[in-house]
Amino acid sequence: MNYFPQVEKVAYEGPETKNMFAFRHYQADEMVMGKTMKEQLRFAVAYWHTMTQDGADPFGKPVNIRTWETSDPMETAKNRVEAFFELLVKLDVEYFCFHDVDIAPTGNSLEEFFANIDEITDLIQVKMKETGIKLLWNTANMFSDPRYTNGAASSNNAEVFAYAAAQVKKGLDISKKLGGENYVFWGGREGYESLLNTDMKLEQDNIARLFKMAIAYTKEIDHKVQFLIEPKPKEPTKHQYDFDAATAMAFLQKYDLTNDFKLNLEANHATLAGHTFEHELTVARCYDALGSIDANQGDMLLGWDTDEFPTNIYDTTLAMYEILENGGIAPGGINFDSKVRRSSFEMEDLLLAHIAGMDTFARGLKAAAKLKEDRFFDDLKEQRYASYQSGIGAKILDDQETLESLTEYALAHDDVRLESSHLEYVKSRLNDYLV
Ligand code: XUL
Ligand code: CO
Repeated sequence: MNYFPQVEKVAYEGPETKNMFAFRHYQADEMVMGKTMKEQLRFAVAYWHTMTQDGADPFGKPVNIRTWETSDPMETAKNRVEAFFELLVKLDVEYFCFHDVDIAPTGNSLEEFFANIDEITDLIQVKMKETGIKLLWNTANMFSDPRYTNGAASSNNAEVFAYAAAQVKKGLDISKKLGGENYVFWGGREGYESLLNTDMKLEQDNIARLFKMAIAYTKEIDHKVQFLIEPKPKEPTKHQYDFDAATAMAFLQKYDLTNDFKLNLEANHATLAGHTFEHELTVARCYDALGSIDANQGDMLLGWDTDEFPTNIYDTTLAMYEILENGGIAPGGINFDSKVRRSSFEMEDLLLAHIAGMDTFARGLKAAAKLKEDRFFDDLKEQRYASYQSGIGAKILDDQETLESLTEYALAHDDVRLESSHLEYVKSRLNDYLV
């Protein structure tokens, strides 16, 4: 079956093309800062938004036309594998990500769910071998089922903790089976609705306990995988424990998990936390913990996680700049945790939306590379912090100074003069790069 007959393969045709099913900016083998665009960007498609989302919202029924749907859940799951790999090949995307529940029906028992996962991952494995497409990360959905109403590892109910542990074990088994490069924990309901009945310390200790069990298990099965925490401040829970990058880092440090975990940062989660995406990436980079990104964008006029495909070049430029500063994103990647709008309900919209996201990131990458080559931010910052290059500043950085010695210095130099940052000029110059 040909699920996407609109195109044989999405090709680069340049910015002037009128072909909707062509890249206008993403050229896989174009060299940017010593690597091909494909190597720099490491795109991944998310199984959940692309294969299982039906377009329903709290006010409306499903609208998405998905030609793989049948009345038999297992048949649908198998069709999805076919369609998914067809899409990845046509887009020339090298990686994918999924939750356990995205790929296989949960059935009537945990045993049946696991058997379904085994059958579907056998199919996925064949497709991976055929196409060379790789698993960026998988994860366990520990938030949708009613048993997770009060969280998973942070649940008040120990049987729920045990069930979550079984899902994580299975997730790591399939990660090994499929050669997953990362494994993600997004704490969907790991948080609280009310502090009145919450033992925050026990809940956080238990999340760390589950993480330590996961680390121990990967050692046991000899699977080298990068663990990632994906912060989000709220939604579905009122307050989530992995609020943002800084909070997640404090958690990792407290429980001595920084050697095994990095962060998977998502643009729309950053804005929900009241940060820009580049803020979150910078925080992670300062901790040497920038692991991977979930690419999407929110709507500044709405207060929830809209998970739109990224189309804002300003944001992708600043994000790609952080990634270049980081020396790349591998073994992480750029996963489109993005869904088509409800009004984009046709099959071909799945192609068009990913093309839009890939082109937007390609433009961001090119602009970021130019900013780096021109030393735009390097020079700006070097100049702004020049007072630390010599004299008293250099001594402060050398840790030679004390409160007493600096008091002596300040008494003799109390005529401090600052220079303007000319920020409006800087922003206007930055705009020149966004072409
Ligand atoms: C939810 C979200 C998740 C994670 C994986 O906001 O981003 O899909 O990426 O569980
Ligand atoms: Co995400």
